[in-house]
Amino acid sequence: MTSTKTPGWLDWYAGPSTPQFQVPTGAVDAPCPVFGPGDEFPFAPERKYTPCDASKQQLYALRDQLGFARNVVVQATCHGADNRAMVDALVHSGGKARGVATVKRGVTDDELQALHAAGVRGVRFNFVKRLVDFTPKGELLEIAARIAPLGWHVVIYFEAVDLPELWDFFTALPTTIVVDHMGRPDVSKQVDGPEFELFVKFMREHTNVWSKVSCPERLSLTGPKAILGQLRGEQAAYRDVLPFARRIVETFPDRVLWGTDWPHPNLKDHMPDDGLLVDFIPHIAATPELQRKLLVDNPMRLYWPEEAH
Ligand code: 0GY
Repeated sequence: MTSTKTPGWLDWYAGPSTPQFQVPTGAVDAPCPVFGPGDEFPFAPERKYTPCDASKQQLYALRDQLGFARNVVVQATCHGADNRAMVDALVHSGGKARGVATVKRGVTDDELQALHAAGVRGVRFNFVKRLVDFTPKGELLEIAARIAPLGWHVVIYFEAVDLPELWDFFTALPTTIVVDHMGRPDVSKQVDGPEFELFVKFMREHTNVWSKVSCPERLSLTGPKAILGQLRGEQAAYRDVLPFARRIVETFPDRVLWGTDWPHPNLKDHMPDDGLLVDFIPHIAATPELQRKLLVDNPMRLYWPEEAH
């Protein structure tokens, strides 16, 4: 790799354990980015961090080990609007991956068509200030209007405290919207407190809004304490995230997605074992029906609608 990793960067966990929870047949890991490899697909000059490499081969090996059938590969901010690494992963997936791109206002119709042909089905708008510079909302609305006729959706990433300010913009989007990581709730607050109630209201009042119930490792304050012993025992790790994820899964079972988020950018304290993250799933989706919706039916409807039942 040509670039030096951001100081303190934690590499993804090599040799993850094999989960005890068996995901249903046809399960989709949505989302996960690829990073580089930097020698082949250089990172964007405007990036806010430099990751370790995380290649398509490594992603697909993880898919097979964890028992998933497909992936959704999402464009990470370290690649800016240069989608080549993500597209390369899609076209070498044998049809088992679809993607989410980042595009700029000047993107041409031909470029959008080429992305579609490669398997892209959405664009990502990022509002997390430590990750991206500000893009005027007018530009984002223009992009949303351009991708809507393709049947694509918009993935949004923001912090819970910013939802009130972003509400009008989000509710003006003309497509399906997929929220990253439940809008990053502060899980030290109450699950029925005003902050998370606003997010639930967002989903309840706007039936085009979906949520990924991903990234307990990113949201948790209690962390993976004694992860090996606890996650497979009575008490799950990341227990402070559980009520939030469970509430969203049970209230909106047809509009939730789950993903490992491998290779887990920007984690400072611990790097999760992806096998143990899979064992978190039955704690947030307790029944086989909820698990099937979360892992198969919903992602298939969004990313492979031509095959969905
Ligand atoms: C995530 C989270 C992060 C990073 C990105 O595209 C990205 O760089 O999404 C983060 O640092 O919180 O969803 O992987």
